Amino acid sequence: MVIGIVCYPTFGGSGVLATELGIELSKKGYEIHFITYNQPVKLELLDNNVHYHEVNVPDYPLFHYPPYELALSSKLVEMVKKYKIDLLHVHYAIPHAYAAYMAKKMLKDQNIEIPIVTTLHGTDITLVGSHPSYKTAVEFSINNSDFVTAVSKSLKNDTLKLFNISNEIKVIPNFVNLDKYNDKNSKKNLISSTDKIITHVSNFRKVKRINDVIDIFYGINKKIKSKLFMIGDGPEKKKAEKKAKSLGIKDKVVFFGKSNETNQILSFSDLFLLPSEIESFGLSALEAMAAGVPVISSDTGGIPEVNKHNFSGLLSKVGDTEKMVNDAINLLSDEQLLNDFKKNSRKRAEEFDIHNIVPNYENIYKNLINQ
Ligand code: GMT
Repeated sequence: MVIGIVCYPTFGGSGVLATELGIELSKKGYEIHFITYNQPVKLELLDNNVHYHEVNVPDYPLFHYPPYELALSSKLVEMVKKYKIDLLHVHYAIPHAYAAYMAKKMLKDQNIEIPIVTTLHGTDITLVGSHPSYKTAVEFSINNSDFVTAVSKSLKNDTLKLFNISNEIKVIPNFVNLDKYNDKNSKKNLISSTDKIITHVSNFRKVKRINDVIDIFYGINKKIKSKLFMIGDGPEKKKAEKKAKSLGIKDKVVFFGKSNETNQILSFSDLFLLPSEIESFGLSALEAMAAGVPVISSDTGGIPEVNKHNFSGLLSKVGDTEKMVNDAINLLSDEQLLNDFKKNSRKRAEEFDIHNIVPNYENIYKNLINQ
């Protein structure tokens, strides 16, 4: 079976998830074609089963915005015909589901049928998708996909609340490749062995409440000798650096930027912070748990479906940084309790093992293609 995958090639969770899915499918014998504007950041190796096709978007003085979805839909038509792709799986509805629908229509004109699977990831529904400027087209492309999945029950409910959906939506949670988190890396030499390591990974956007991450660490650090590792980059990073400086903890907060060493850093972290405002799933929290790192998080959106309160971590209302600080200090100051939570978080992550989740997508593909 030949599968085309459309996603954002960036560090964000939907791109990471789509890449991991493609690699896992290729290992199972599927021929995989990634079609996007850059090679996905996590797609290290291209082997004979995995291909990448760049969507080129020529500019023109008349264009204020280069029409990416037009270039993407044309590329999809070409690639489906050239490689006899059986099915397109698009990740993040905007503009991928819409472009895939246009490609499907263009191919139908040439008597080629191609099923489209759309996976909803989060802000394509909650933040951006439901904006009046996009809502009509997003609703249309969800209702005209051949199959729709959402990464959490919370996101499915948000979709049904925010849009007039006539299509079924199946919840298939994100997954993690646990083999990638068994590495006990020597990076521990970066820090003095007595420091507790607190880590945060995100795209540093407003929804992640980066200021809360700094405030929570500031509160922890008053009682616990610790360091904060901040991985990722985005619009809120500068403000976070300024806040760390103004609180006098600049030397205790390390900003790594976009890093391909997240797994190594997680392998010696003691706690992960995710105090998001909005979060459909929280893939970064699942990755931390896979590395045996307990999570202090807010209870927004799909996070409670991932981070099990009082088992793999502790949850609080959005913005309740005081409780998050107290929960963190209670965990970090009791070695036995911390080790129990570390073991539990790895156990919780095993419930999202890639080998158990990916067959759900395979079944969808097979049903659609054999229809
Ligand atoms: O919208 C974003 O913040 C980016 C988006 C992405 O592409 O990473 O994140 C969403 O998809 C992830 C993968 O399914 C989820 O783990 C994130 O929770 C979700 N982000 C939000 O809902 C804010």
